[in-house]
Amino acid sequence: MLHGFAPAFALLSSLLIANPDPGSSNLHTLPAASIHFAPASGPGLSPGPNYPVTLPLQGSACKAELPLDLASLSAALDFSLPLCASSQLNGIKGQTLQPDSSWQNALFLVKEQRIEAIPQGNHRLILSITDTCGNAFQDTVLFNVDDVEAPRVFCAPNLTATLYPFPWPPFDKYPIDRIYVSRINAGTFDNCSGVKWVKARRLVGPEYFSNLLFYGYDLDGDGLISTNDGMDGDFNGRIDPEEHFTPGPNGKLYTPALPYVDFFCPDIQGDPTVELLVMDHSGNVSSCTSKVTIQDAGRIQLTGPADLEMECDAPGSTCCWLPTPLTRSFINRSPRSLAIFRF
Ligand SMILES: [Ca+2]
Ligand SMILES: [Ca+2]
Ligand SMILES: [Ca+2]
Repeated sequence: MLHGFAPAFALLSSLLIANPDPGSSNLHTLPAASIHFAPASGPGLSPGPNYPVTLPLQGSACKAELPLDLASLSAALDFSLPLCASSQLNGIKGQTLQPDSSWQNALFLVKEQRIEAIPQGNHRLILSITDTCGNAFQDTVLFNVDDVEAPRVFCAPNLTATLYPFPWPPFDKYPIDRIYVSRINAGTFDNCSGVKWVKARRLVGPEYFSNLLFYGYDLDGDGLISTNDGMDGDFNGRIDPEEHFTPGPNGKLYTPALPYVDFFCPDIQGDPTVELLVMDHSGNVSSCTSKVTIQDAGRIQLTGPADLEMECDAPGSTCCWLPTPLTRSFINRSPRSLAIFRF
């Protein structure tokens, strides 16, 4: 049953989407092979190189719209009309792909020569067309409505981390501070599909690897930190793609994107930056960065006891430890100054 133009326009200002929003199917391409209708008669439509197209959901409207006149519709949905000119659109019917992969009729709002309020998801229009040569046919055009706009992210301008050694061995040799995304995120939102996750990562070089090994980032257990490693930071029982180490600039690695980011002894001499990553439910990702100041409260400046014996956890580490009874102190072995952090 086709809904002709006259009845369609009679539905002005009526929202007649007959089926639930199929956005949860989160498909980015249409399964064209399984749903294309053969023309009922006549020449049929010629899909263009970008067919089927994706209509963007931009801004905050979260609904797409299409022009209803045939020439504009063919341009918007990238199909060609038959060679015999002056084709006329006699009827149109909308269908929406449901999460169970079935197509159900959907009536969209028609207003001022436009089809409005088309929700996110996969849709098709079944068109009944007559051209001036007398050809009458019915054909189907497919399109996808998707959120293509990345979330807006805002990072806290200033962050501080204080390295705390746990007061019992062996943790006392691996001071750490963990900054959760709730501290980094200074207001993040998405236009349409909503924020799927907010995570954070940072760059690390080999000087961090002993700390990362100690805190369980060596996923494959080979004693090295590489892109094979990661962390199930959201405790969902699997290593998600963003939860692996990934290559960064200058031979460094990005840590897994987790609900938190860790800071270690080498940061005392570094200039650490944390990157907030935000993904929406359509897979769009955006990011921002914050500088992190390593808190030096509690630091005691010493004037170079050259014969001080220290233990260091790894070559190149800036954290070393005084032997007992000062096991809860660790030292910043800086080229310019020697400092003891005591907790
Ligand atoms: Ca979005
Ligand atoms: Ca490894
Ligand atoms: Ca996970």
